[in-house]
Amino acid sequence: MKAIATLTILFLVTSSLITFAVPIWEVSSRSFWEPLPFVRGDVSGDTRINIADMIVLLEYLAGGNGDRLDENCLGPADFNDDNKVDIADIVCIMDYLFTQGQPPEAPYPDEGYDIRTDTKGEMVGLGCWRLNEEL
Ligand SMILES: [Ca+2]
Ligand SMILES: [Ca+2]
Repeated sequence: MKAIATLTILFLVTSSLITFAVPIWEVSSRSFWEPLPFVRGDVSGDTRINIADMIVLLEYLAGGNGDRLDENCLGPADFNDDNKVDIADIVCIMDYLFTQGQPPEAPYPDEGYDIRTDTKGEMVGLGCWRLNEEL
């Protein structure tokens, strides 16, 4: 970043004039992260939860499927919504599909967003994000 101008701020304190020169910074990048809607549990992206989602998730966890599961879109894979993608998510999908276990938390069954913040304003939840280079 480079300063593109200077803003002068004047204060009148007890009959004395105090001035500050504050640089105005140029924004060098016009990029931001945009949330995308998704269905929790739909790892394959076909809007359904089935055995294909278990397979994609297994391949990802085995380290052989980096191109089919986007690291910026792990919300669908976090079936049990514990902010981790691990074998427990596969177990939960199996439980849901074959033993009528609990369905995933929202967003499910309809597409939606997982944009939650904690008490400090930090993002929680894995969600689904896309880097947008334009404003
Ligand atoms: Ca699917
Ligand atoms: Ca999880």
